[in-house]
Amino acid sequence: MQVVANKSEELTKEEFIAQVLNDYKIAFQSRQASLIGRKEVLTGKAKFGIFGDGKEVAQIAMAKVFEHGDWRSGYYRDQTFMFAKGLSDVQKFFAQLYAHTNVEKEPASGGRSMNGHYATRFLDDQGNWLSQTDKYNVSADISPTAGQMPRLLGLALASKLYKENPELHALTQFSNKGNEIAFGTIGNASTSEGVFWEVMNAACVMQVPMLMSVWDDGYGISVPAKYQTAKESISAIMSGFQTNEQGVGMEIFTARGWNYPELCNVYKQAAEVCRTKHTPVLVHVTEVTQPQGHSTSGSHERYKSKDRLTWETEFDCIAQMRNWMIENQISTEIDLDAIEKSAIDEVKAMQKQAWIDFTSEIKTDIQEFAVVLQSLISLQVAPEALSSIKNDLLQISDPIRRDLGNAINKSLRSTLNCTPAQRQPLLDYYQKFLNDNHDRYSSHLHSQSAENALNAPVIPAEFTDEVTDGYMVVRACFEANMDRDPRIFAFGEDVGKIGDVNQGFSGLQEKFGELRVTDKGIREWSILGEGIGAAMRGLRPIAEIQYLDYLLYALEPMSDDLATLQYRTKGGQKSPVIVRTRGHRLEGIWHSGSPMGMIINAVRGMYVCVPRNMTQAAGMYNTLLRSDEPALVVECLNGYRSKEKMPKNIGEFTVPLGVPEVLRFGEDVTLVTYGSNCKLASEAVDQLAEVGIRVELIDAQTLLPFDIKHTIVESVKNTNRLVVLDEDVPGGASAYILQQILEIQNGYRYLDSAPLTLTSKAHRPAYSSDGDYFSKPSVDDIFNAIYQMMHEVDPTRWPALL
Ligand SMILES: Cc1ncc(C[n+]2csc(CCOP(=O)(O)OP(=O)(O)O)c2C)c(N)n1
Ligand SMILES: [Mg+2]
Repeated sequence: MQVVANKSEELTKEEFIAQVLNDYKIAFQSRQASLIGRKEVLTGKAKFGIFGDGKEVAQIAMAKVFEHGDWRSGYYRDQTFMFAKGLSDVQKFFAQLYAHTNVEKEPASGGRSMNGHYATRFLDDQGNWLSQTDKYNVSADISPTAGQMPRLLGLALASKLYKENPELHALTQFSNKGNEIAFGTIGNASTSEGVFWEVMNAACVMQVPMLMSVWDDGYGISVPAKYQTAKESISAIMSGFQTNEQGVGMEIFTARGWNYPELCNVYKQAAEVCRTKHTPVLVHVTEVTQPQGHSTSGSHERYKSKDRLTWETEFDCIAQMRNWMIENQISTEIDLDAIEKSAIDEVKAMQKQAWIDFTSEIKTDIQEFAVVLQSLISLQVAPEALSSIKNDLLQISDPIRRDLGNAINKSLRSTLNCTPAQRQPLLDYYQKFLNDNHDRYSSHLHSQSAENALNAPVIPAEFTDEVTDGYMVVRACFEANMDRDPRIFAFGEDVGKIGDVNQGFSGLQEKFGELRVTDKGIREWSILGEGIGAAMRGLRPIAEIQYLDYLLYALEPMSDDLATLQYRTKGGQKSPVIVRTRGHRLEGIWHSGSPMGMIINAVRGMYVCVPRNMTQAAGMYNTLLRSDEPALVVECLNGYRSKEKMPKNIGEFTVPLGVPEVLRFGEDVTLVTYGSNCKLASEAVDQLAEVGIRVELIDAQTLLPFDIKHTIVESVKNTNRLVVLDEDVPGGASAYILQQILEIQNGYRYLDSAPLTLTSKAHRPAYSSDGDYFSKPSVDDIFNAIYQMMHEVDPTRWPALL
């Protein structure tokens, strides 16, 4: 080993030694945090623990080349990196382990994510962007293995856009002309996930500055490399990605996880090529250990051989770094013992402080409630019962909020026979308890900033007499917005050269260039990820998924990552991506699906817009592009050639979210639908009018949010009958719509007939027009169902049809 293999030219020998010792101290402290963390779980003070032991030294080396403005998208092993960059500390680490809900104490997630899920806060308390170029940026971790990959691609793509598009150079709070690296970290076994390969290929295709580290400890929980990776080496099998003579591909490095100078050298080279050339890089860190096994859920002695365990002890990176320092006279046993002792003392003190902070907040609340109980006891309000509740509560040694909740509820039940005035303090306290804990556990499903999409101004469309094809309407909308805002860019399969398969961007690549209207490979998962990462960096991506049927491939990042982002960081991060797709009726099993129930149930935290035509779609895009929230817009696949009037203010008018539109007024039945079905419903309503049945037809317009002002129930109050028409399977989105109207809006009170859902069949729709007719609700089906409803109301006026 070479003593000064990583010594930078500017450092004196003393400075170099000081730096190495500091690195050692951080690594050692991190190890202690892992050891104590495991004990905290096993003694019941925390629920679950997963730690970065064995990966410390590699992360110290990675941290050395991580600069201001850079980004990380990684996974649960990276505590040492976080400590090394000052992005977290041992106290915060324990605050997360205990699930401390205070964001000052636990800034990554406000106690919402289990330990090891890191994040920095890049929004202020009002949800506005903070500057990113003067910070180290960590996008919020998620648990699904390789789930960090799609977003990582977008973080790296943003650097390319900031570098190559001069119109973005003014956005200096987000980028210094694209000089930023997006660092990824992943475990060896998680590279078995398909999305890892999808993203690595895409990074090479696009040539983006992505520096991917694989921490290879030979296992994925209990499953060894021979079941995970061909040839048991990710760098070996990725050698085909190696940069060629034309400079296309990626650079591949390996370094051993216990070898400090080797790691420092490799990261220096890796970062240099990545930053200066925007070449993606893989650093395969081999020979990594896992001293405490995978997590607190079990012990690794069950599945590792004796030889492996012996090797892991010998090649423990902390032990190896210590030996190296002594062998190379950087330090002595005595000095290192002293460093270690003080590190242990510091870690213990910080752990204790974190526990005190965590428990004292809860104990304060409990004391507060005890005072409420005591005052009631003094007034002789259920004194025996309340005394016993109070004593039981105060006796719990490490209480949690659930204990307080139980006590409040018991008190309410014990005072049922008391007067309302006597019970009022309990009810008031219960309300405060619910409010406080709503903020702790349920805030920030959506943006709480001034740019929340529901705050967007409502600007009506002003129509010209110009009638045009539907696709021209959305196209004009995109053009106007792209003219207005250089941060907007659109991408997806066939979006670039031909301007998407339905021409919504036709000619716009010629006008705005390849960086802003871009073709992508066939890879929905990572297309979505490009949107997520780029939007985190202040850009306004429109990520296109060619057809709704193929959104399933992109649903994982939407559901796990995008939809949870504000929530899982308690408002610390946002990613306002617009996901554009088209669907509903066309032809065949994979070209006419409408699995809206599946989608809306997977993406709470996003908005889901289902415009009936291209004008409504344009208005929704205008709303979304002026907000800071992620949304999915499902255009009607069969609407691009329909004739529509071109609004004069095509880039300005807005369609508010959560506001249904009454398309026909009527007094007999309320018919609620959305998207392509609006057209069929209108036809059916015309035919029903011929037999004297007056239907009120309502387009819901957006499913998330759904009718925020509860207008639909007003129609039901008038008609007393409700039909929901939906292209999804039985019990799909229609069940949600019924729940909203009957339960949330109390619509059940006004019904004189049983509510009805008219849906597609449970199977996928068969091919061709007859397949559609027999698989999806047709005009005839709508007519018959509503006629039958009215026949039951007045068989004389509407005699039996069938
Ligand atoms: C999609 C998904 N499948 C399974 C799991 C459960 N799981 C959590 S960690 C893990 C093993 C990961 O191994 P590796 O990538 O090598 O990382 P390591 O924990 O060894 O650092 C598994 C299977 C998960 N979190 N996500
Ligand atoms: Mg592993």
